[in-house]
Amino acid sequence: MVSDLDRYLFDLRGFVIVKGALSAPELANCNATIDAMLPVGVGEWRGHVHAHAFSGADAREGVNLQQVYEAGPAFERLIDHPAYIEHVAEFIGARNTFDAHHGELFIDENFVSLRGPGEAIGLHSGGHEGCIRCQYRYHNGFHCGQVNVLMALNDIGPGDGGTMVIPGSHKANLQHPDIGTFQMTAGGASVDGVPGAEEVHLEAGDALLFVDAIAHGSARRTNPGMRRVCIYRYGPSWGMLRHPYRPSAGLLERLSERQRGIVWPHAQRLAPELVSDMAPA
Ligand SMILES: O=C(O)CCC(=O)C(=O)O
Repeated sequence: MVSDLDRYLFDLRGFVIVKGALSAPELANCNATIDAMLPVGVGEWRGHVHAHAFSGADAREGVNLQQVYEAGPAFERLIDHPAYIEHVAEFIGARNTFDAHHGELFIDENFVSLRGPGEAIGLHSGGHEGCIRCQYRYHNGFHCGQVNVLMALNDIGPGDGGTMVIPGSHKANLQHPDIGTFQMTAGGASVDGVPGAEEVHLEAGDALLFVDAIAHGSARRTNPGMRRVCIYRYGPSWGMLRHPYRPSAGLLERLSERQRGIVWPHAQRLAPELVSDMAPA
């Protein structure tokens, strides 16, 4: 399912596009599931799905429905959708290695992003950072730290606030010289006008697969209406604990804040009614 051309382009550019990854019924189910959760304000919960914004309540990059794989079968299907999961597994590269003992992949973030007029996200990441979690690496096959699958849930053309990438920047040794200035634009950051950046246009159902080390962000949406995408971020299974053990609630209570952060880095963010019954066993 992963062609030699996909491998070549992913290595060269840091991204590939899988056309028509989601079928029309799958798209309709995803959009109906989202419709049933709207309207929603930043900070509100819909079941186990949390409305979140990277910039806080002013949400200049749009609102995210975090943990959307909790929203029902339409989004559960996207966890290992056959249109792209083999690409992801190969690009993460855990298969047939020491890392595959308890599965080869881990989803560290999954959300729907809803972006309206005036909203965008600034240029971030790039090979110069060297961050292991996001890194691009090829050695005896691909070993990327994070591969993102961004699925278009509606058409994304000019003015729709499409994702922008700097092809090849996952291997960059230097930071883009404009990254600071373009981050600081008045209406919030966007990638519009950044030299070397290309806007990716997608039809509803297409999936953009990119290594997070590529310098990326989005154009500002100028059209009316909302851009709807769903983003699942995959990493190697060691992004979670190696074995199916979990620290006990007692241990976590006894530890210092710093110790707890090392043993169990993610404090849980749960709907208030779930907080009492979700301490780690
Ligand atoms: O919203 C977009 O188009 C870009 C998404 C993004 O920046 C990311 O996934 O890190």
